[in-house]
Amino acid sequence: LRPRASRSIPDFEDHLVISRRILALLGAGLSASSGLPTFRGAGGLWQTHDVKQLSTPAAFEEDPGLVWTFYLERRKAARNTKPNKAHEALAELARKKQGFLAISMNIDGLSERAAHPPDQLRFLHGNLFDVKCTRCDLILAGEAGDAAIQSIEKLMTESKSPKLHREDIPGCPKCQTGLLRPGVVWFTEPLPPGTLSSVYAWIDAEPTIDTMLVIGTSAEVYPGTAYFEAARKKGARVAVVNLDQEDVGLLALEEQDWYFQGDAAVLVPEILK
Ligand code: BJW
Repeated sequence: LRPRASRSIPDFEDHLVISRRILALLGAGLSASSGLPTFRGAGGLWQTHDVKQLSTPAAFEEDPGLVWTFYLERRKAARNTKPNKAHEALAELARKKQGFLAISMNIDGLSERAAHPPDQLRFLHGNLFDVKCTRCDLILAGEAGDAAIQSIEKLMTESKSPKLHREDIPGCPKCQTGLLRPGVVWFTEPLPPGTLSSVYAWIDAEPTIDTMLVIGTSAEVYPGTAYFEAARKKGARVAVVNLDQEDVGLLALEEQDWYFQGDAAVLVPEILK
C-alpha cells in the first residue's frame, strides 16, 4: 500500500517555520539506530518473545521472575547505548519552539538523555528505570527506582539458579502486600493518570495545532494512535518518518501530508534543521 503523501523536505521546512504548535508521536523506530530493537516486524522483540508472556499484568501474575528478567535485560541495553541524532534534533526543536510537545511511547530514557526539555515531553508507556507496586499507588523513580532494581539485579547475579522466582521479587515497602514490578504500561492497562486527558487538552488548546510528526511507530497501539486522529481533526498536517511504507498505510495519509521513508536518525535531523 503506497502512501499518497510524498512531498519534499523544503516544502515541509516551509510549513514547519510557520507552525506554532507541533505534536510528535515517538515510537520504537526512533531508538532503532541506537541499537534498541523495535516490537513488531523483522528483528522486533515480538518475533522472538511472546508478548502475552511478558507485557501483560496476567504475565506478571503468572511468572514475575520471567517478566523481571526480560525488563532487566532491556534496561541494561538502554543504559549501554546513547541517544541518536533524531533524539537530539527533537530536543533542539523543543528548545527552539515553545509550542512543540513530544509524546513518547518509548521507555528507554533516550529522549531525556538527549536533554529534551521535560515540560515538552510526556510518556505514554512509563519508564524502564521506574518501579511500581502491583497493588498500591507506589512509584519509585530516579534513585529510589534504581536502588530497587539493583537489589533485584544483585539477587540474579548471586542466585545459583539462572531463573528469578516469585519469592525473589521484593514486596512493596508501602502497602506490604503487592510486589514490585517494572514501571511500564502493559497491554490492557490504563495509561498513567491524567496523561490521556492532558494530551487531548493540549491538542484542543489555541492556537490550533499545525503539525503532527509521527516518527518510528507502526501506529497500531491505542491510545497513541488516537492522538493522531485528534490532531488530524483539528486540521494538523502530518509528517511521517518510517523505514517501512507498509506501516504508514494505517495512518491514511492525505495529499497535503509528508512521508519520509528511511532511518529516523538520518531523516529527523534533516527535516528539522
Ligand atoms: C523505523 C526504524 C528506523 C524501524 N527509523 N522507523 C484488545 C485487547 C486488549 C487491548 C486492546 C484491544 N484492542 C485495543 C486494545 C487497547 C490496546 C491496543 O492498542 N491494542 C492494539 C495492539 C490492538 N492498548 C492498550 O492496552 C493500552 N492501554 C489502554 O488502551 O488503556 C485503556 C484501555 C484499558 C483496557 C482496555 C482497553 C483500553 C496500553 C498499551 C501499552 C502498550 N505497551 C507496550 C509495552 C510497553 C512496555 C515495553 O516496552 O515493554 O508498548 S507494547 C509496545 O507497542 C510498546 C510500544 O510503546 C508500543 C508501540 O509500538 P511502536 O513504538 O509502534 O513499535 P513497533 O515495533 O510496532 O513499530 C516500530 C516502527 O518503527 C515500525 O513501523 C518500523 O517500520 C519503524 N522503524 N526502524 C524509522 N531506524
